[in-house]
Amino acid sequence: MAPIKVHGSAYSTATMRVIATLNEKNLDFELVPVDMRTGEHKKEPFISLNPFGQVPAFEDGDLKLYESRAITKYIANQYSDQGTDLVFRDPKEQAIESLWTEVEAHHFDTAGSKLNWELAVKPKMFGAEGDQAVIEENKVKLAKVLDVYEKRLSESNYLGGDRFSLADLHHLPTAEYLLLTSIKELFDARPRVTAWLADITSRPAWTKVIELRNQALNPPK
Ligand SMILES: N[C@@H](CCC(=O)N[C@@H](CS)C(=O)NCC(=O)O)C(=O)O
Repeated sequence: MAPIKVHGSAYSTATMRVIATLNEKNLDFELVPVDMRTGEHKKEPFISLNPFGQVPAFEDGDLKLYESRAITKYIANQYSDQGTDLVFRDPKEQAIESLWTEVEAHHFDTAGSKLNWELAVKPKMFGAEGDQAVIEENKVKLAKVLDVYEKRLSESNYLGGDRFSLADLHHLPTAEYLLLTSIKELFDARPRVTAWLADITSRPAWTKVIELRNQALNPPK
């Protein structure tokens, strides 16, 4: 069988989300590097895999997908009988998990990605200063999201339910980058969020994602 292919970059958050899911499922895959610095994601052949010109794109046999969260859901369902079970099947439990994957995509990640861009990507990759107004606005937004998480985590071990699921996993890439910035204070101020993050970032499947990311950022000379 043709191997699963992930077209992307090991340091891109959306690519990391997909790789974390493959690792949780103990699946082999080929990472086909897409060099975003030279704009490969905006040209053929990549643009035929994702017309929006964003990484990652994904192939499993004849199935071609883009949008990281659609890809993780496919992997979790298609390979349900191996590795970590990442989805709930009872309709009510599934609905709760789905609520939290939506919260991640529309509340956590919207604020988190802007903060990551202003506080990490701009200074580290482009040597530019972050925009203070954007930072302040999104800090307030993220703090509100984390207050909701603190309450949720007092009622449930994980966001999606009583066990780790995609609802938690989807947070990993953006949270991992934010923990290296001043935003860590927002997490540290909330004990349940802090414990949840310590738990999910220490998963072996995630540690492997970070190793791959570090190799991509610091290739051996
Ligand atoms: N909603 C998309 C977002 C993908 C995305 O934003 N990818 C970023 C890298 S993490 C990218 O390709 N950025 C370049 C661009 O948008 O031009 C997904 O989850 O796959």
